[in-house]
Amino acid sequence: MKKTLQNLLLGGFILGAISTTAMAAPQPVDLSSWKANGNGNWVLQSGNNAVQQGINGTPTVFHNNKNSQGTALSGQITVKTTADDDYIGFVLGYNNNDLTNSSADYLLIDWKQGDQTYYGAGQKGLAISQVRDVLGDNSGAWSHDPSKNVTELARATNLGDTGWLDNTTYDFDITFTSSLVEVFVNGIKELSITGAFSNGAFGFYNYSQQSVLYAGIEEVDVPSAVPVPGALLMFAPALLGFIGLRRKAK
Ligand SMILES: [Ca+2]
Ligand SMILES: [Ca+2]
Ligand SMILES: [Ca+2]
Repeated sequence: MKKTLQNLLLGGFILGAISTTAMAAPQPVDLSSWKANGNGNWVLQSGNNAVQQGINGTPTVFHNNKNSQGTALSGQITVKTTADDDYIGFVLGYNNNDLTNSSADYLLIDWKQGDQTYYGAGQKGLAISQVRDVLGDNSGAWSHDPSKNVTELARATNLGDTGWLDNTTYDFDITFTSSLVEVFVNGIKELSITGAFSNGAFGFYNYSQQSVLYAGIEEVDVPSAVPVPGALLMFAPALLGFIGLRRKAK
């Protein structure tokens, strides 16, 4: 067999093996089985693939009630009013009724439109925090107060001090594994943290903000870091040779 042809075949084999592990189609999520916690009014929209929360009140969560590490959730979020300027977002690793659980342990991704002093300084922008206590209408939820066991872990790269806009739809994409959490807004990576995270549900979160629509919700498995089999490693030089030949050809 000629070396060129051999390289080409091996290269194709390796590329094929890699692409099959990386390609899975996101699936629409049926929100009719999700659970509401707190003082919110989560109204399912036609088709059960969107939900709108209507109350300007204390923290509220709408969650899928299942361990969700190893998946990514995506969709669109829109505040469908000009009224108010408070918190919209998500929870990860949440267990049912964690809002009122003093030994909770989950991640809170929240995004405030405007700066506002209420229970301390509520800061506009997108951030991720760890919550390990009851999350009520207090400085824990409002200003990420460590004395209330709400510890801010990071602020977003571009949106860390930028509020969301009224009547504007944002694409979101959240990856949740036991060791990595990443949040993309409009396709741009805004948050990426590593650690040892507690398992639990994906949820939507609102605090003191009404008319928040979550739509087009999809879920996909996150390809785990697949160990490369020894045989494939042996073929790696052939793959490099194949790429080299392609480069030379251009
Ligand atoms: Ca507003
Ligand atoms: Ca406000
Ligand atoms: Ca409010």
